[in-house]
Amino acid sequence: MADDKKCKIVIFGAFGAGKTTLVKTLDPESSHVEAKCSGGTTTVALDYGRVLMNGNHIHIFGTPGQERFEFARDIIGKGMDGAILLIDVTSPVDDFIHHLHDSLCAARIPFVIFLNKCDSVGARPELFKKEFSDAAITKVSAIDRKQSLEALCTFAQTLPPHRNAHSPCH
Ligand SMILES: Nc1nc2c(ncn2[C@@H]2O[C@H](COP(=O)(O)OP(=O)(O)O)[C@@H](O)[C@H]2O)c(=O)[nH]1
Ligand SMILES: [Mg+2]
Repeated sequence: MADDKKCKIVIFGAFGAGKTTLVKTLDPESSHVEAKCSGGTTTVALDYGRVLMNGNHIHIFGTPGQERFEFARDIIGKGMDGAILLIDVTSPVDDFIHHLHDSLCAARIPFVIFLNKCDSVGARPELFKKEFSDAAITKVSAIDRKQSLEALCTFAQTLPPHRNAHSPCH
């Protein structure tokens, strides 16, 4: 695949939102790294997978969900064409989700909210739809391959050509 066909999409979300699951579902051959931090009690997790869409590769990165790994999210997010904010709709809305949402808005990154775990008992997607009523929102279940691929491809098709003229997303 030539360099001019690359598209980078980064998944943000809290610990346990389903980022690793989503990357694995989208690309069964994806890679997952867990690096121990100093002290050995916390791990920084990174997921990477690829999906071929209309002859172009979409490169998907999952970020660490712990609040204190902002620096890692900044590094992984560099040069992204678009972002997915993945939310576990069986958990309450919290400040961290708002922080991730507000950061994407402030950075003017095209993003979509995936409301995840909609298959679960106790899922409350309507709460999040109300909370983020201005954003593009899709209900998914990250364990469902068809749903996840459809949601990714629909979002990727909305992305403008890459900011760098040498690597357009389309
Ligand atoms: N029922 C259900 N469970 C899910 C879904 N997505 C993720 N999970 C589960 O949620 C837990 C956390 O997922 P994980 O991918 O490790 O979250 P991460 O910390 O964001 O990477 C795991 O036990 C997953 O199996 C989903 O769509 N439906
Ligand atoms: Mg993970």
